[in-house]
Amino acid sequence: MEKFVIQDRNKRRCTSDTPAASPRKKIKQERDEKMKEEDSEDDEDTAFAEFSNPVPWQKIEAEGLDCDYALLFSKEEADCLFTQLEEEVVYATGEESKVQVYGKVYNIPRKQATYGDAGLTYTYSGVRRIACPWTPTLEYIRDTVTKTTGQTFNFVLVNRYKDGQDHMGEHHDDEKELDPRCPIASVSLGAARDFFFKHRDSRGKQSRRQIEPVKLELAHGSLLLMNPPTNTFWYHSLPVRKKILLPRINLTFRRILLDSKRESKPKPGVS
Ligand SMILES: O=C(O)CCC(=O)C(=O)O
Repeated sequence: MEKFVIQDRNKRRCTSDTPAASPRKKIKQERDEKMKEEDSEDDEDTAFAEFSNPVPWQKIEAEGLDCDYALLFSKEEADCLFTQLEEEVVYATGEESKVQVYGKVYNIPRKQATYGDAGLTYTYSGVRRIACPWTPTLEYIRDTVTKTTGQTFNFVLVNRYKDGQDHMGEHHDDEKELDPRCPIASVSLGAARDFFFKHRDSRGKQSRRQIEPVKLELAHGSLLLMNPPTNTFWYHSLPVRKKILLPRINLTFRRILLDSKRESKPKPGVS
């Protein structure tokens, strides 16, 4: 696997979020204390005050691939968010939990749920999903991602992997209904999992070119930003890892275009 290029983009500062519920209040107090300490060191450093929640980004680059990776939440906060999501998120069951791949219907090897702004739908892997109303924790995570990136999101796809047997096949998120200017922001909570990128020209036996895949490990509390044009040129997957016995929740925040002319025809996907 190619060793990806990492550059520190900025240095750590802390945040000033105002979550409502009590476990988050504790986290806020700790953050506020940390912020006071760090602010005294960083007063002169206005260049990093672009967004209210700066984090130490690592840049991941390859031909046509542009990603940023950071630890967004401390272990304690990530643990708390994981527990809250386990209580709040309602996953699809029955027909709702299936996808279509090249015309065939399959159970997906994980659980899925979709949340977002009222009336939004998203079509992927041959199925159309309606967004449930945001839960408080999803809203809190979405707003933290926005404060960190300056990007706004109106939809999130939630994937829950009960253990390392659950996985996601190679695919790219290039649906017409997604705003092509907006990165996809992927927040990971729970067991760390490998995540692979493969260039579209180097897929399959008859691949046109040999391009090294890019391999990452997505840690508990991490944020991976897949910036344009990554999803045009690169496919991604979360492979089976039999030794992993613990669950993981992944949230991919997206911006769906509101233009009524957008057309999302179901296309063959991968489960
Ligand atoms: O669980 C992950 O990290 C992968 C999620 C993903 O690929 C997607 O939502 O498109």
